[in-house]
Amino acid sequence: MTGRPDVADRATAGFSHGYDATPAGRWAAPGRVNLIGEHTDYNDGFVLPFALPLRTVVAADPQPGERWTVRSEIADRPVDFGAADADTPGRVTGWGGYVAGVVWALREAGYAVPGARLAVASDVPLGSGLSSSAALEAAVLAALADLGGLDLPAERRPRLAQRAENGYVGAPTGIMDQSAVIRCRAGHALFLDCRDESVDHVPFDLDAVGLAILVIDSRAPHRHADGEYASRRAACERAADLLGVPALRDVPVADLDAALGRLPDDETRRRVRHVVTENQRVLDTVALLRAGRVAEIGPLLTASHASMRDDFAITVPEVDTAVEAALAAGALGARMTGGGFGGCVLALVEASAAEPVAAAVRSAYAGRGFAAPDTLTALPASGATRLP
Ligand code: GAF
Repeated sequence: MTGRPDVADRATAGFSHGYDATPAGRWAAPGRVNLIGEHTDYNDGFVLPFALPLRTVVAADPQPGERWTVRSEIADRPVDFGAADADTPGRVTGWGGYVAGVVWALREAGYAVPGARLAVASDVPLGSGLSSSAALEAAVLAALADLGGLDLPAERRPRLAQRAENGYVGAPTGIMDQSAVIRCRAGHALFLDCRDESVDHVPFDLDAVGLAILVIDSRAPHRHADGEYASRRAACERAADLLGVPALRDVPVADLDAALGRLPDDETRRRVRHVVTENQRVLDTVALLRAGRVAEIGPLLTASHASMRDDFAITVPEVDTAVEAALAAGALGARMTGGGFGGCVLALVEASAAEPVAAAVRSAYAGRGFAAPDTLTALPASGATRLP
């Protein structure tokens, strides 16, 4: 990112250049990492993400009629669609599909969506598991809501953005990413109950305690990630059916052994064990953070990784290598974050150890012939907002 103009300036410039006009406003939404609570959201469970300082910015103004034109700094040509395209899930494809999906979800919910011209710029890396798609959805949603004067409180927005992704784009994701990029607060992690969407903003002031979160982009190619995600979700839903509960969230950790005894095969038992123990790890992490015992969450992060690797089977050699190297170099805890099969690893480190830990991961990668990983240290930032 070094040396690039500010992302908000790039969005404005993209708008001015593309439309020969000044935007009516600019709206930003961040990427996110999930501190802990993986594949728990669609099981009605708990998650604890925080927003990154990396943002997607949309500059926009209204245009007459039901027409939406979108330019992006990553595309040579604009995407342009009307109501018929927006009303037909899947018709607009690629990155434009997330924009059309938001228009679709709003219209489906009965909102009068204003036609608009938009220009997108982003510092959230694509395909790294940092929720670049949720950031785009949230920034577009905020822009359209403001331009149209829609009555749309922040608490309602994550479901609409998720609907865009599930119903229009066709990705069966849970509610975590859209909630994180919309509802997070600076200096806090977002403790979200995915069943009722209640939230608690848990103080997570790493600076104050001399700690840092190092985010390591594994740069592993996503190997069949979409199909694997859908199959994990289906396995969890089947298991809940077999156990006679609405969702795996309803299996308390104290009842885990009894529940496992009622499941037919080892693979299903391992999937369930991951979800049930992961929910408990989120609760334990929140309790430690509330007690100000930040450094002590490290072992929970590492246990979460082991559970994703051994029980949920969603890690790949690159992320396992990053976790092992970070821990060997003194990280207090480390885990893959996000849906899996690539993406990012986060490591909790003493602030002074961030660079040595990053160097150790780079060296382990070089030793295994993997492409050099990107790293950044992340302080919890705020969710989607209109820019001044
Ligand atoms: C992806 C999904 F989009 C989220 O909903 C969540 O399930 C996550 O994977 C795994 O925790 O980011």
